[in-house]
Amino acid sequence: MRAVRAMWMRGGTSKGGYFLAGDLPDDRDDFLLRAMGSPDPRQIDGMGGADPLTSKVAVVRRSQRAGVDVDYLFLQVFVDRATVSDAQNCGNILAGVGPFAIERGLVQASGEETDVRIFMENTGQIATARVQTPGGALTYEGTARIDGVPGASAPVPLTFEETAGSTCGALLPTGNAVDEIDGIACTLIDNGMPCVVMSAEAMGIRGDEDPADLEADLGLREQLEAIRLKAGEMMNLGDVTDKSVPKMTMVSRPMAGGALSTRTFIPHRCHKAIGVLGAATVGTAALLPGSPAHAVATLPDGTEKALSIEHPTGEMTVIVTLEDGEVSRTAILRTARKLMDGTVFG
Ligand code: NQM
Repeated sequence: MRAVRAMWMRGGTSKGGYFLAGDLPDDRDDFLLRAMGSPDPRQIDGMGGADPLTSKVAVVRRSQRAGVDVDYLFLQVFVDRATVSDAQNCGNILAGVGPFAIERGLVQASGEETDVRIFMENTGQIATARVQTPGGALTYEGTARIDGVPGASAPVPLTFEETAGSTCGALLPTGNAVDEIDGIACTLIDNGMPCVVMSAEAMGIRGDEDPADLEADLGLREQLEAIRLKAGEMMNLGDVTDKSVPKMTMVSRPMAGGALSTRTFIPHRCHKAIGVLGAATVGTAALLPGSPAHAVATLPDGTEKALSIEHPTGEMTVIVTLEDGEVSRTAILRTARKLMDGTVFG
């Protein structure tokens, strides 16, 4: 059994193991599967929480890039398959990377707030995390609240630059705001996360269902998977059978004063909230006239748009900045918390 230094953290509405790259063994994926307890739907023999949102890993190293502090590689450890995938990024786990980099001495806290510039290896883009360091000391305590997490913590605002086409090569990899797959109008889009955005009504749901009820609807899941496999090829992702992208988001009119309401499969379990870059991408889809998301969205005016993306446990506000009609910047408020620092065995 291998013993490896690890920190467990909540990042946004997800949770996972944070490792320094140099601490991981050569047979990294085998170790991570053992450490998480995969494959097993209950992950009983490991640290994973039997949910894709709690079976996540951040691998962090000091960056050699100019103007960048650390490089972050996100790994999804599948729950019920022996698969460790780097095919997607994760903006929730990203929220813990800044504090982790300070904890491990890769970045020095300076002043009341410390900006940590992070190169996201999965997609080759840069994010800036603003970490609270009052008096030069890292803190997780604060008054920021995000839906899907009880209580309050220090805010960790995240700013993303130029995320369009992160994995698919273009914001709209087919060149269209709408494509029809299996008779359903879909927006195939990537503003940081490859997503397929469809109308909830077209998929035969209301859009306010509980995630567990949607997961129990086998007909819906089969229909979503058939669309996803076709969309993957159209989005330059190839065969996505064993990939956790694209995400499948069904949209409906806002129900709580937001921009629009969402239910997202990621891609086989229904998210209890929505991913960070997923929300940025769905919000961007809502700005495309003629798209299923635009048809149901209530949009604010102006070039800096605060879009409240409603999800099963509340909302996530995405601030999208437009320049010449294109998205140039996306910002989202997250929080994070250290849960455990020690040795994990796998
Ligand atoms: O979209 C879940 C999460 C995510 C990803 C998923 C995420 C993002 O909530 O940036 O955060 O969609 O697999 O952690």
